[in-house]
Amino acid sequence: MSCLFCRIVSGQEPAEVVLERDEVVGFLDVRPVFPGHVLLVPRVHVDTLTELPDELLVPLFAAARETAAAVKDVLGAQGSFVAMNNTVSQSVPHLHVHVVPRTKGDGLRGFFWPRVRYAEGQAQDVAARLRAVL
Ligand code: DGP
Repeated sequence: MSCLFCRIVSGQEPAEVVLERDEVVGFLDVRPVFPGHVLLVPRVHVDTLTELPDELLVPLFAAARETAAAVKDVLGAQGSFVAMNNTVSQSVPHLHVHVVPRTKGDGLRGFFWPRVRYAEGQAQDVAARLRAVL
């Protein structure tokens, strides 16, 4: 089994597992942004969000909701950052949702999202293209 996160799910690779559901496993990220940073993965191998089967949408997002609540309730975080990388910047090609505990003043503000402005007419063009398929 070559996938690292498949090996964690099957117990072949050690990890600090914090959540186990029928379809989803959650474990601590080995290099956390902050302590308590959890990765949630579907038990079945799925590369990225676009391949996630319908029946896993609710289990995965429910696990994200539960974990986001837990880092507040148990670790004293004020909130959380929930995100995933898909292909670009994705270092492990098994879909994983990051749940990062957040607290005001933790230093993460604006950490990787420098913002740009739309050129004249660009927002309307981009919105129209997305609207056509969505
Ligand atoms: P990303 O860059 O979005 O693909 O996140 C992958 C994360 O996986 C990264 O934050 C570090 C974490 N990670 C990599 N290898 C391991 C490992 O062997 N065990 C655990 N628990 N986490 C890992």
